[in-house]
Amino acid sequence: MRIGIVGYQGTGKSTVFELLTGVRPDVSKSHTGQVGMTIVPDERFDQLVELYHPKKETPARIELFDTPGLSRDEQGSNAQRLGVIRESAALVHVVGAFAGGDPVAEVDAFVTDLVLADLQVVSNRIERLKKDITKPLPNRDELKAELESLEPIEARLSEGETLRDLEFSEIQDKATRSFSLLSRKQHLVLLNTADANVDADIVTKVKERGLLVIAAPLGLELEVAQLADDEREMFAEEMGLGEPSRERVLRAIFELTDMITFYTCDEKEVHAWLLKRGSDAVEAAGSIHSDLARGFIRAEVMQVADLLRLGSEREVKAAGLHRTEGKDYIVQDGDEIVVRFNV
Ligand SMILES: Nc1nc2c(ncn2[C@@H]2O[C@H](COP(=O)(O)OP(=O)(O)O)[C@@H](O)[C@H]2O)c(=O)[nH]1
Ligand SMILES: [Mg+2]
Repeated sequence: MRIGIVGYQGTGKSTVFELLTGVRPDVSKSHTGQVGMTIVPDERFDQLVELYHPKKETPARIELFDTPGLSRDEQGSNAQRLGVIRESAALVHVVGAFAGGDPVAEVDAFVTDLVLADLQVVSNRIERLKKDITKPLPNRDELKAELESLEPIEARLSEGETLRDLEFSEIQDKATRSFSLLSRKQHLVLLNTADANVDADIVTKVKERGLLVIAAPLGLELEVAQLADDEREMFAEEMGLGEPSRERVLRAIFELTDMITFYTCDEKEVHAWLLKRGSDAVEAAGSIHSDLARGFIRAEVMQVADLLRLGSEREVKAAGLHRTEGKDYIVQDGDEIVVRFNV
C-alpha cells in the first residue's frame, strides 16, 4: 500500500520523506519521485515480540512515495503532475510554514488542484458518454445510467467541492473506480513550521476545511534526529522541542488508510499484517499466502489483548476466549490468527 507525499515544490516533502523512512532522497530522482518503506509504530507488536522472543520479527510496513510536487507558477500543469499520485491510498500533504507565504491559501490552492484534476477526468468521460448514447449501441441503457450517475459528481466538482464526504451509489462507485479520484482520498495536512511555535489560528483554519492536520517543525526534527545522542537532548531543549512528531505522524497516516492489523505469532516469527477493514478470514489468509485462501478450512482466533493480559495461548483457551471461525468471519483489529488449511 502506497501513500503519496504531496504538495507544492519546496515545502519539505523530501524532508518529511527522510524523517519518516530514514532514507535520504536521491536528488537524481527528484523528477520522478521515489519510494521508501517505513514501519508502522505498533505497541501490540512490540509486546508480542517480548512475549515470544521469536527468531524473526516482521512489523507492518507502509510505502511512502516522495513526489516531485506541484508548481505554483504553472497551475495549469498540475492536473498532469498529479497523475503520479492517482495510485496512492491516501495523501500526506506537506505545507511549508517556515518561509513566509500563506499556508491556508496554499491548502486551498492544493485542494483546488485536486478538484480540477478530478473534474477533468469526470468531464472527459461525460463528454464521451454523451456522444456514445446517440449511437445505436446494445448497451445504451447502461451508458445512460453511467452518464446520469456521473453528472452529480461533475456538478459537485464544478462548485469546487471535494468528493470525500459524498456518498456514492453502487453505479457511481463502479463508474469512477478506474479514475482513482484524488479529491476522494483521505487527506492529512502536515504543517511544516519553522520552529516549535505553531500558529494555532492556521491550524484552526485548516481544520475548518474538514482536513486532518498535524503541525510540527519537521525539518528541525530531522536535523535533531540526525545528531549524536548526547547532543540531541541539549539541542532539542534549546529549541523548545517536545516529543518528536515522527511516530504521531506515522500513526495518523496509518489511520488514514482504514486498515486493521492482525498477527500471526509463534517462536519462529511474530508477524503483523495489514488488512482492509471489513475483510473476511479467507482474505486475511490470502494476504499471508494464496494457498491458505485456496485450501482454507478454518481460522483459530484470539485477541492479542487477551493473549498479552493472560500471558499464553493456553491461558486464553482456559478462559474460553479462543475461538474457531469460518470463512465469513470478519477479521478484527488486534486478532491473532492461525489458519488451518489443506491443499
Ligand atoms: N527552515 C526550514 N527549512 C526547511 C524545512 N523543511 C525543508 N526546508 C528546506 O526547504 C527546502 C526544500 O525542502 P525539500 O524537503 O527538498 O522540499 P520539497 O521540494 O517539498 O521536497 C530545502 O532547502 C530544505 O532544507 C523546515 O522545516 N524548516
Ligand atoms: Mg522533493
